[in-house]
Amino acid sequence: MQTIKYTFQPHGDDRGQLVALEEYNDIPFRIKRVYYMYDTIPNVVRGKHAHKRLEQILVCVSGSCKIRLDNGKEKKIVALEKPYEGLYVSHDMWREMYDFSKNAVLMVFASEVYDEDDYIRDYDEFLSYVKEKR
Ligand code: T46
Repeated sequence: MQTIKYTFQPHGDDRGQLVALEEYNDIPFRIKRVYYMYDTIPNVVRGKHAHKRLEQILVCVSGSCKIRLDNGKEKKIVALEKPYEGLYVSHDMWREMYDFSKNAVLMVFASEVYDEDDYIRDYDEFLSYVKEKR
């Protein structure tokens, strides 16, 4: 399974670093929503769902975490450890976020507004859904 990790351009100078993200440029879709998670409890696993339409870019802007991706056939683990790296997560992809460091802030750029109907939260349902689409 191929994963797409973006390396964004940091604009560094003697004051520090700055990363700018523009829709259709750095982010490959129109950004309709941004959300982020922080103060994640140690050993917790977030996500555990897939989306039918939503595309996202995940950026661990502080600290680190791991993302487990599963397309129903193959699984892959990606570490997010740099504030200038973004992981593209497509629809039809089961995702789990875990191993959050103490100071982790995971920011997500999303192609759609929040819609609970877009979620598949049952793993067996996800497997049937992707199997049917193949
Ligand atoms: C995803 C991964 C990476 C909202 O009200 N609006 C929102 O935009 C979002 C994302 C969540 N919520 C509410 C719904 C729940 O009551 O916030 C609560 C926590 O959401 P959830 O349990 O879905 O969070 P995660 O961390 O398991 O998953 C989130 C996204 O929901 C999901 O789309 O791909 O991050």
